[in-house]
Amino acid sequence: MPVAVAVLVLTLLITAPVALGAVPAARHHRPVSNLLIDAQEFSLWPSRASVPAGTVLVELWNRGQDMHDAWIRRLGRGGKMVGPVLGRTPITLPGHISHATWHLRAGAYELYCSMPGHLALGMHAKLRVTRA
Ligand SMILES: [Cu+2]
Repeated sequence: MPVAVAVLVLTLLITAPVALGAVPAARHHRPVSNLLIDAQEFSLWPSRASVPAGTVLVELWNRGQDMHDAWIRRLGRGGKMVGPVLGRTPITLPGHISHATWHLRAGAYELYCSMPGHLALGMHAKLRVTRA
């Protein structure tokens, strides 16, 4: 019996620091999420309606025949875009995928294509960023 207790204590001593260290480290990591945006004439379809606040790795897949991009701005109380552009992808040629890294805080956002006339033709979508 004393041997079993000794083994148990030894096991706890060996594993406890690792277990204790893992939890705070995980808490300090800001979430990184992926967002695929499907673009074509004339719509933008994000792969998810919401992402956690933090870093968002964006892929814009242009499945259309025109050039497209994706910009993002906050939505104000009236449902209109307010403030500066907080993220953008490069202008993307038909059939290509472009990448961008955005850093977003919690709130309501609108994604849209900045090519002339495309927003009015329907290339926009809402994105909610939740508290991490
Ligand atoms: Cu467009």
